[in-house]
Amino acid sequence: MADLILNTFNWVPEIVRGFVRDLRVRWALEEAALPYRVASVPFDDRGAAHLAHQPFGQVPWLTDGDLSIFETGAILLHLGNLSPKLIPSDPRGRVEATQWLFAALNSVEMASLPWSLSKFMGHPSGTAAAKSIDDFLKLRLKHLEPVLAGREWLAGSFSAADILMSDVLRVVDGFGGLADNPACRDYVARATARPAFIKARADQIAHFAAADAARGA
Ligand SMILES: N[C@@H](CCC(=O)N[C@@H](CS)C(=O)NCC(=O)O)C(=O)O
Repeated sequence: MADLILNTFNWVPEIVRGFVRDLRVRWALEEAALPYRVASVPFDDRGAAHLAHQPFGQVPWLTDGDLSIFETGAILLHLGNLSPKLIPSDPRGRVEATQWLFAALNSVEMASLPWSLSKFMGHPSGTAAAKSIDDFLKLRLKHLEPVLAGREWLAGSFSAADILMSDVLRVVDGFGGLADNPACRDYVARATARPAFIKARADQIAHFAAADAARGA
């Protein structure tokens, strides 16, 4: 059996707990019932050892024996090779799940991330820059809405694509950005009601909360 180790920060500020991207990997591992353990790296000191695994000084990364993988999309594709619960093994199902996995990151998150960051930072909404960021996201959601209105999951059965897409959309939802997209909202609610998501989120929150005592927080 593979020796899967999920690497994440030892601590993060409370406001981002439940949203750190290691949750995507935890969720996938739980869905696939793959055994794993979690290792911590310092949040405050991202040295050469960290950069050797994640060149941007970010988390998460996953090790599988002597393989080390960064980028949540790449990690979920790797886990998809270990479990058909994440990426179906038939060619059509594999292609469907893979294209939607990339769409979550490269079409939707590309638009949602600047939008969410702007909300998080409290940037004023009346500027031309804010409008173009808003329009970009709205355009993506306009096209995603009828897709999600017509199916329960993106690629037939639940897959890694749904982990990424719903994780991207739940951040938008948290800032009220799905108000005009009921199918997107329902999809987020369906995905985040799954026991694997609930456990992954609770485990992440407990992991970071445990570090508060050590920091004297
Ligand atoms: N594209 C990367 C993004 C990773 C990422 O943004 N990680 C955040 C935590 S959710 C992080 O490490 N932030 C700290 C930083 O950027 O310095 C992935 O999907 O793995």
